Amino acid sequence: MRKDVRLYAKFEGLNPTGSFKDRGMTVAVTKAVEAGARAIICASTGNTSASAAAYAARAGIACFVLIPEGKIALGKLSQATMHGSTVIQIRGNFDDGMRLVQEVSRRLPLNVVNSINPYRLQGQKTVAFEVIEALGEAPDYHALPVGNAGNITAHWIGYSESAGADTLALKRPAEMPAYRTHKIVDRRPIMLGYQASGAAPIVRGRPVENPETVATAIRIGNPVSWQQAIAAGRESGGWFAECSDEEILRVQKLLAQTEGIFCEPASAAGLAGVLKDLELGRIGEGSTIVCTLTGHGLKDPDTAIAQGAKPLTVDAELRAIEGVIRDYLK
Ligand code: AN7
Repeated sequence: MRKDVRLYAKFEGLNPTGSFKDRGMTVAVTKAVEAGARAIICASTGNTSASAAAYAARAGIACFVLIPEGKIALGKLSQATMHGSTVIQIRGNFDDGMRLVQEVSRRLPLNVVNSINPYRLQGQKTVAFEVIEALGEAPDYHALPVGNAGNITAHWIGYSESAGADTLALKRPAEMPAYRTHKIVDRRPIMLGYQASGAAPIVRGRPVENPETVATAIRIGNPVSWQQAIAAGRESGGWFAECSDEEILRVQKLLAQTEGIFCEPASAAGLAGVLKDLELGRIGEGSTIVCTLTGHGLKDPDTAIAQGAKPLTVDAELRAIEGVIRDYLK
């Protein structure tokens, strides 16, 4: 059914390592270096490790990444190894990795660059600034996929700051300058967080022990920024909902084939959720909606190839090529 809305994509696949993580990682690594850190560590479903590895390489410090064995997309693994981080695959999931990172950082001189590091959110809040700059105001709705829940928290901090409003989602780094708000817009958007059905702890209201989804970036059962995300949802009048793997893949393909934007499966979860909530009438006609597309589709070539049309193979002859094209144009 056709709906009369203005729907925008904020594509984060064009950042240096191909995901939104770079916005926060450059701040976190800069602050780590400033504090004299020689090594950083993170747990990751892939994109955080790719970004941490790249910024650590540039800073000349060591980087250790814990990833769930066999469950991160190929492009992300290639980035973490190519940038020279030490990749430690664990026989466990992201949540196990997150717990281990926190434990080991209490015993060894390591700077944790997951989004429990408040500088990450301070960098990631800039998405909201750019959206306001582009639209001249806050949208009615801002939707995004939710995994560890740092990004929805960061978006909300950015919008709150821009509207001169307070938020419980902010845990300001102790030594940072006083939190300053700039009332450059009148209002904040309604925040919409979408999780994959097999990894939807916030939707269900309890941790998911064995999260499973084709969108491996958000295969997370116990998000560290859970409470801040809840605050963002409550303060904005928003909600959390889920999308099935089928819905996620269908919308990933729809976007690629109608808009020419190739995002990764997790990123499509935000848009899939919006399309569903438009159908359900939960999002009203006439609304302006922004979806953050969190990462580039090239990150996960395996999933793309598995669902795309198979290439045709023909002899290297004009007749064969012409035949294919004539068939198509018929
Ligand atoms: C493409 O890389 O958690 O809710 O370890 O890569 O802020 O966690 C990735 C998360 C959405 C969810 N889309 O954001 C990691 C990791 C993509 C992502 C999310 C992630 P958060």
